[in-house]
This record gives sequence, C-alpha cells and structure tokens, in this order.
Amino acid sequence: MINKILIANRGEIAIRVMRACREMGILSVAVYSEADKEALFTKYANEAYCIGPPPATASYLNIRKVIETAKESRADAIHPGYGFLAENPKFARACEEEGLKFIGPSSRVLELMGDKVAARREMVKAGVPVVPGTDECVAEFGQARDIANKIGYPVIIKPSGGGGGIGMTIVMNEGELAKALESTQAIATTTFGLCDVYIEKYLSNPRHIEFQLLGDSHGNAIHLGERECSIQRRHQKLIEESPSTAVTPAMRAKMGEIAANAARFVGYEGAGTMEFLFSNGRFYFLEVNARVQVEHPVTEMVTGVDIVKEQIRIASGLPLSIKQEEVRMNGSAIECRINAEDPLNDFVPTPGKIKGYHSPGGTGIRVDSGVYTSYTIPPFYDPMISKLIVWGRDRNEAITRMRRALYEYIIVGIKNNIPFHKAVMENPRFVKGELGTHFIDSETTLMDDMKRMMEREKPLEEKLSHLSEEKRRIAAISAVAAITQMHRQT
Ligand code: MV4
Repeated sequence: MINKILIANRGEIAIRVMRACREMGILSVAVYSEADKEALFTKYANEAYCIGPPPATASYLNIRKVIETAKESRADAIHPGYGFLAENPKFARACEEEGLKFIGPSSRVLELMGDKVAARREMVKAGVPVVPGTDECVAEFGQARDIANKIGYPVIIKPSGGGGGIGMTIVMNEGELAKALESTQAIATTTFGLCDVYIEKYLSNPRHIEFQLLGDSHGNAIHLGERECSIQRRHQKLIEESPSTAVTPAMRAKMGEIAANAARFVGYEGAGTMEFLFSNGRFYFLEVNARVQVEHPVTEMVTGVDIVKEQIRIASGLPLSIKQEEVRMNGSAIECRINAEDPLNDFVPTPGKIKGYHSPGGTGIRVDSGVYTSYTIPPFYDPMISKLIVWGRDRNEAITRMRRALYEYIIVGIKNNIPFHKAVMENPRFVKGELGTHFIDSETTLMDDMKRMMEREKPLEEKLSHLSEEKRRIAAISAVAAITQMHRQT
C-alpha cells in the first residue's frame, strides 16, 4: 500500500490530490518553486520542499530534482496532476526505474498516446471511430495532396507531437496546401521537436465531447460518462458540463463501451479521457488525455466517484471500487474556470494580489482553488484562480445555481473572467444547450452583453468603496450583487 505521495504539481490540483490523500490516510509531500513559497498547497501538505527558481523548467519540470526529493522524503509514489510532467513518458520511466510508483499509465502507454498518429492507428485497431484522414505521417506535398483529394476539402493539418490545438492549420483548398504543410511542419519542429504532421477532414463547428475512463491493473476498464467542453477560447476550455445535451443514454452506453474497450485494449492503468469531436450525430476520436483533467470534478459531481482516489487505488494495485453497471449519472454539473485575466482586454493574464476574497457556498456548490485573501498570484504559471463547479438535479437547476454562485463570488484586487461566465449563463443558446467549439466567436453579442452587465455592476463597487475594511466591503458587495441579480431576472 502507498504511505506517502509526492505531488509534482502546484495550485488547486496539488490540493485536490492532497485532499484525497488525507481521506485515505496517506501522507503528502509538496514540491514548490521559489514563487510558490506562500501558496496554499505548500501549507496543506504534510511536508514541503523548495525545488528551484520560479520558471517551470527550473522547478516543476526538473525530473531529476523531483525524483531526488521523492527519495529523500521517502515517498512511495508520485502524483503528477495535470500539465507539467503528467504525460511525460521519460518522467514515468524515470519513476519506474527508481522504484517510485508513477500515479498514471505506464511510460509505454504515455508514449503511445503522446504520438497522435500512433494513437489514431491504435484506436482504429481497437474499433474506435476516427476522423477520416491519414494513418501515417505526411512528409511531402504530393502525399498531402493525394490524401486531401481523397477525403475532400476542407482539411486540417495537425502536428503529431502536439494535441490541444497548437499549430493546427485549416486548409480550404489545394492552393493553400503547400504553405499550410510547411508552416505546420515548422511549428511541429520548434514546439514539439518532431516535424511529423498528419491530415484529417476538417469538421466545422463540431462539439467537443470527452469520455472519462478508469482502468486498473487487473484488466478492468470502465467509463464515467461524458463531459461537454465545447466552450473554449484559443484552445483553453472555459466551461465544461456533464452530461452533454447532445448525448442520449443509448449513445452514451455505446460510445462509453467503445472507449472503455479501447482502454482495455491498450492496457490503460489509471484515469484518462478519450476526446471526441461530435458532428452530425457522430463521434470521431481526437486524442487520449492520459492524466486527471482540470474538469474532472463535473464527472465527480454527477457520478459520485472520487476520481483521484481511484487513481491512487489503481496505483496501489487495487481493483476499481465500482463496476460499470454500478455507475449512475445523477443530475447535471457545470464547471466555470475562474481565471485571472481581463475580459475587456482580450483576456490578457492579470496576475497580482487578491486583496479581498469571498467564495460562494451552499447547496450543490464546489470550489476547487489554491488561493486565499491577500495571496499574490505569481506571473509564471497559468492564471487559473479556481474552478467553480455546481450540481443541480437537471441542467436548468445547475444553470440557475451557477448564476447565483457567480453573483456570490467576490474577488477584489485583480481582474477576472467572472463577468464572462455571467454572460454565458444568460446566453439563450447556451441555456438551450446549443453548443459548438466556435460558440464564443459565433455568439456575436456575448461580449457586449458582458460589458453591459459589468456597467450595471460598476456602481456597486463605487458605492461601497467608502467601506474601508475589506471584510465589511466584501460582505456588502456580496449582498448587493445578489440584489442586482434579482432585479435583472425580474
Ligand atoms: C479538429 C477540428 C475540426 N476537424 N479536427 C483539436 C484540439 C482542439 N483544441 C481543437 N481541435 C480541433 N480539431 C478536425 N478534424 C476543429 C478543432 C478546433 C480548432 C482547430 C483549429 C483552430 C481553432 C479550433 C477551435 C476549436 C476546435
């Protein structure tokens, strides 16, 4: 059994993992950069060690240092969280070689899933539907032209080492192909150190729907239903929900089974996600995310399964704690990612000091965060402040609850994207569940709606600014914000 886990990550996900450790009677070890000395996760851990200067390459990505710290602190296992080293096969292998349990899939599976062309081929073998396209890397123009002619324009060229959208180029016709091939290869080389690219049929405004998977070391694999993540901006997801309004119970059962079978087929151990594009009633495999994801709480809210605990059980060699037929999807959950970014200035990051902070509570609310009042968000990492997750018996209740929670949420001192989320929760198409990956760009009134809502709330802060004591001010803003919301709805 695992007694002590080193968490090779920071912020809210480090705390999320440590919370699971606490409940399981496992000790936790934090590693942190010089920029994170005052971060909440370093206090929450049973032990904490500074591993280097602020840049991630000098700290959170320093494989040797992380492993050395794990050994010195006598941890048995390492949880990588998401991002940083989470899907790095070299790191997983180094753990395996050093006798530390890497909480995640084997280095072999990480390697396979990291190579998007290889993953696509493997999924075809496992019976998963993929987007029409290449099953090998495309090196030359002639090859690209033949494939594009076969599948028909528009096509999309993607870096094989990538994922998440970086470097992808849409090609409308043969005239654009040569230049697009060249530029994608260039980005692939500079960003991923691998010039391999592949081509797929381009689907216009598909929905982004993913299945949560769990596989154990006894050959069991199950799915926990889907999450819809269509609301994204520049490949950054902003709002996720489960279940998707596009998925019927029959489709869920069928796609979930296909995804779980594929996990079994590759010998997948741990938590993972199979991403699909959903277009015209059909699912097309995109990629596997071989880690716990930012948005895992929406699945936890509807299934009641603690995904991080399952990860730790799996890494300990225990079987999954639930069977497929025991998984029940109950109600509806939505997550809003609350980011330190300026919605009025092209969402540029706005790190800095949180002067006042009040997070929402009450029925059906979950806030996963790594911040506190007077904490300074450092500029070196991603600007997520927290995740606000709500549960409701149905989607409408979840939406009204999310609106209520967003109006309770007070963050003073740094600009943040709460106004954006308020606007989306009021958007008629969002409310109807009519979503697609181009939602934000195609909702042309969304930004103006948001600005109007911000204007309406401006007098609040001004009216209350005479309250010098921050605590009183926050309580007052919270109360008045709630009144404003009432006025708006009636
Ligand atoms: C696609 C696609 C359409 N057709 N693949 C993949 C990762 C995700 N973050 C974006 N991805 C896409 N893959 C096929 N075959 C559309 C997207 C996509 C997108 C692509 C390029 C630029 C912006 C985009 C925004 C949303 C979705």
